[in-house]
Amino acid sequence: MRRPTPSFWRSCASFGRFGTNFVAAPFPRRSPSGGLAVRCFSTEQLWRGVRSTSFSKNLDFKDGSESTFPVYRVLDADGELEPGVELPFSLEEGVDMMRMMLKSKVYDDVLMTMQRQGRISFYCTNYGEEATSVGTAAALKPQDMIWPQYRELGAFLWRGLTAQEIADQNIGNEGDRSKGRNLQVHYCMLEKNMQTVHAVLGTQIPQAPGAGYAYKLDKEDRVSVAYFGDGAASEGDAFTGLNFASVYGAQTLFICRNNGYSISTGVEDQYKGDGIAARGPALAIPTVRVDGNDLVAVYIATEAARKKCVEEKTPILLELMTYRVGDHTTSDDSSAYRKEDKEEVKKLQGVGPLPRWKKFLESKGLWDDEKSKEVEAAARDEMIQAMKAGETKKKPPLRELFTDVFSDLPWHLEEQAAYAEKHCREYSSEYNMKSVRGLDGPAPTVDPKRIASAPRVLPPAPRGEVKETTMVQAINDALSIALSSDNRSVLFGEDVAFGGVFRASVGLRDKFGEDRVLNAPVAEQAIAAFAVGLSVAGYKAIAEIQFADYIFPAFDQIVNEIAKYRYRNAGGGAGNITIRAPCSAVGHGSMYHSQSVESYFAHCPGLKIVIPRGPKQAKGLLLAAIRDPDPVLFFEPKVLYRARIQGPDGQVPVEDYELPIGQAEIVQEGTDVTLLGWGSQIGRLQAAAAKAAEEGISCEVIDLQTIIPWDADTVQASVEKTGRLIIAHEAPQTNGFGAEIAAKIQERCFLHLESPIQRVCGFDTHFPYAWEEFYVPSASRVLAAIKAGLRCWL
Ligand SMILES: Cc1ncc(C[n+]2csc(CCOP(=O)(O)OP(=O)(O)O)c2C)c(N)n1
Ligand SMILES: [Mg+2]
Repeated sequence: MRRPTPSFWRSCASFGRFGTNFVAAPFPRRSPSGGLAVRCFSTEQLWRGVRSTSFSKNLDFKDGSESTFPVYRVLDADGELEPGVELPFSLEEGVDMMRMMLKSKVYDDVLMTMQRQGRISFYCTNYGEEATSVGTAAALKPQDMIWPQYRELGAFLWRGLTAQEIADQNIGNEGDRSKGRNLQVHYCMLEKNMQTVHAVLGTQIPQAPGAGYAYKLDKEDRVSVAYFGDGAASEGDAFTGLNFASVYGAQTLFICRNNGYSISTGVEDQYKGDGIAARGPALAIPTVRVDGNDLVAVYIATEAARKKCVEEKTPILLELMTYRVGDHTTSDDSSAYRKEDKEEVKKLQGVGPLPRWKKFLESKGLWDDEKSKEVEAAARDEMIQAMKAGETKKKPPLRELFTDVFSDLPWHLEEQAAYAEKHCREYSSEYNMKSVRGLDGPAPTVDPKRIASAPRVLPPAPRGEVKETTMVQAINDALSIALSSDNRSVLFGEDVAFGGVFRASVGLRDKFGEDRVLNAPVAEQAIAAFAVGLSVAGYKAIAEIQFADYIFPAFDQIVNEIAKYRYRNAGGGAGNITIRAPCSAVGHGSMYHSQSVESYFAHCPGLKIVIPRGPKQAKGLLLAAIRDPDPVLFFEPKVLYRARIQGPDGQVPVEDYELPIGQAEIVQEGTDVTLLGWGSQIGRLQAAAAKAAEEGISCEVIDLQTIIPWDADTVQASVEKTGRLIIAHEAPQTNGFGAEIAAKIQERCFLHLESPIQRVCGFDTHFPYAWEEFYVPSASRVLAAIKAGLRCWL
């Protein structure tokens, strides 16, 4: 097979409209002398990304059965090691692993009993899978970052999680590291390089490569390790995670525990191919299938995979074949669906990791039944005592309900925290006050400054030289400054390397190199997830979603992962994440290139949302967003990208500057009515205000700029002055962010209002192609609302 040369691709790229497009046929090209220089390539040279272009006249369908995966095993069911195989660890370490596996089993016994006694509400055992977690964790190094699913108790124990921490977490008391916020068994131990267990299946799989890529950039002897089950492997996140890791050569170890079940669903109903392993080679990931009940094989495979991962800068996939002996959780009864009968389960238990490893150690004279009893009794006692101690502890203070949503409490959470404290004291008989720390004491005093919506820290105002700049240039400038002022920052997204489809990142790859300005495979959920991994590894992640309309595949990663990361970890955030996305109407975009999506995300705690109205705002706000300790969604009205903006908004300071997130700006002062909007709507509000002025009506125009946390005080002060409020946004009216503003402002300004608060919004239809001019809240619709509001008063 002839592989095309790099110089071929370079010349090929020069034909493409965007430089990287697939070229279907060679174009004739003008020679320097003016004549046509025809360059011919054979067809197969143009088929990129396949290993073979040899032709065949046979119509040969392949179904994957051509290749199979033997199961790597070195310790048989009788505990006998294959001849010639050396133990990869000392016998002493082998005994430690036996203790740990036994401890995991006994803790499971005790906690399951506690659940049955009603002392904890839920539990999930690890029976039969002890070697998959203890064996892998033991073969990893302490610096390796583990992204667990939920059945990896052994790995947590190996990394040092104590009985007391386990008890406190399962009870959800004030001793719990995540402040009682997580469901049982969702352990939190960040300082030992263990990510917190989270409930959404598969989301950790594309997150791990973000950290794995960072370790590669930092040339570290470190891997990122994602554990997941055979069920989770069906999630789209699993595919995109494996693919991202492969494309980026991220130092990532994927460990699938294939235990035959996903709750009641057997693997027969989960997939039809050859297990999970078969998926690795399809994505060029070195893969091996291992007997997950063989502690020695698990250890050898993990150690070798780890080494290969770091040395060859490649992800590795391990499929560990095991069996879920217990029920899925304490909410489950597996006898209702289990395919194997009781005798078979017993047999499978017999070849499980504990009996097998015990036999081996017994053969070496290092273990016996007495030893088992002794270890079991000590572990049982330890957990019972820990539970008793945990039950005497209170729940964390009520205020902790509100902390860690953001790095600091924004005004609306201060307001809600104060309300909650006051309410539960007034209605104390309705609540279990004694169980919560601090509720029995005096109510904490409320600092009015913290309830004020203005940003608490203001960056210095920009000074110096300004330059007339378009919004897209201003964004490019901000990205360039962000990348040069922090070399631990990475910019990535679809087509970003070549400059992005809107050219916002043009030239940045040349400036900052291919390691820091990356094209992403087309998978928005993996783009968002990759940002989590980078951020966990201490990088600033600047991601681009090509159009806001295509942010929805990433919705889960954004609202369930990025937004909740700080809260579920009780601080310590993956906050260094900025997601940019071009949004809103563009004149011809129809329903999939025009949406304004801010209110979907405004509903979710933990995300800041910013929308600039012009070049000056775009640069200053984007730099502030990138440096903000919380994740920020930065929506850019794409219709403004190349618009010529008259006046100061188009005069962009050349220096590095930030504009404050959380502050609205009064764009134009007035006395009769307040017009409030954001992004491209501001121009329409100004046009409406100008028309109203011709009729002697004075409008105050406010650009909200930040949707969350929004600046209620500025709006309130304006409405107290004008007595009228019109909110305009392109997004559909129902449940748009205007509804939230209207509710809050009528609460605060009820006695000042001269007319009902009005909304001028997109209609509750999908964004239309043919009727765009009627759909967007035009200046004349705003003008009509202004007049209606004034008539109301007359
Ligand atoms: C996205 C998502 N869908 C559904 C669930 C509900 N759920 C919890 S565990 C589970 C089965 C997972 O099976 P597997 O990945 O094989 O892990 P195992 O329980 O076998 O260890 C399901 C469907 C979930 N937590 N997240
Ligand atoms: Mg499973």
